[in-house]
Amino acid sequence: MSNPLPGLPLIESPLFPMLKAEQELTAQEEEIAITLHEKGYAVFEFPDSNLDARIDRIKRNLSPRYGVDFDNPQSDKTTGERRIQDAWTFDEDVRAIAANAAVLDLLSKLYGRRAFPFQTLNFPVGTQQDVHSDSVHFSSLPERFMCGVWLAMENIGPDAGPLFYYPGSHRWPIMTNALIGRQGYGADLDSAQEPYGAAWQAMCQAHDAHAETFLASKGQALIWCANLLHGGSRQHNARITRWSQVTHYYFDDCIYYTPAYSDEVIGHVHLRHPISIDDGHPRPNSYLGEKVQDPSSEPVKRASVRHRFMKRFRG
Ligand SMILES: O=C(O)CCC(=O)C(=O)O
Ligand SMILES: [Fe+2]
Repeated sequence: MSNPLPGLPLIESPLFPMLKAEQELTAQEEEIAITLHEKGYAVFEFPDSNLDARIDRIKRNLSPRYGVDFDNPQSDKTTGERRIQDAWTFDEDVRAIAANAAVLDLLSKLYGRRAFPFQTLNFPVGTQQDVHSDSVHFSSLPERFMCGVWLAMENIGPDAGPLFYYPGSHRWPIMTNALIGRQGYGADLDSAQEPYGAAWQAMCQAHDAHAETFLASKGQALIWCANLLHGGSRQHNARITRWSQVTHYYFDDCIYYTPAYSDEVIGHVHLRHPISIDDGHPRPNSYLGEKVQDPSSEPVKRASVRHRFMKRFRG
């Protein structure tokens, strides 16, 4: 059967039960696919025989950049910079994890389009990030062609601020400005997810949803779907670390954009210009095989840039 809904990732499609039969999935891939479809996340062992050595080198290379004394067991590890974005640009091991060929092949099979990694985040401690879905930060048109892969770079216990998530929340309505009645194009926010916090809390309450935490073993990884609600729980013990890497992935032939700064329904789309970490090349925004022009030359955007500049200029 050819897929009548190619605008949805396979694992997010209501037709998934029929479509999966044609994917020639191994038993392990099938289990991952079913869990993603039903719960919005799935755990797997990261497929890299050099992983331990990579993790050692990453910790050595990145440690000095966080402004924390990692050698002293008594020091507070949470005071410094809690994350480094895009360390793949200077750290080959971060890049190799993000561009792991087996993970790219797996994601491509699960989504029905070729996956590419476009952003890395390296955390030495818990993020304590409020509940959110990544889709307000990075989304795609058609939607849901984005996912995160979170890798535990050590064993992570309950006091280290483990990742948490709400199983099944990927099926709730995708959070957008239209949904919460806010205009976002040209807005200036300290945190792109802040405007949606109350709505997410209300949805959790309405569903009487219970968070699960991921008490991960070193080398375990978790895929989350674009709309899965997740965050970082409180780190109760500030003297311990919680080394982890998140890689965010997009998929070919989509428009890539930031919903928090977009009002899609009136054509104001804050485009992204992702670079694929595996080959270092830009991936053009495209729709049904045709390149899409950047609308940033529109008067509205220019006005908003001028507005932001004037705001900064005025202090
Ligand atoms: O690692 C965490 O605590 C959450 C990270 C996260 O939400 C993200 O990178 O998208
Ligand atoms: Fe996130």
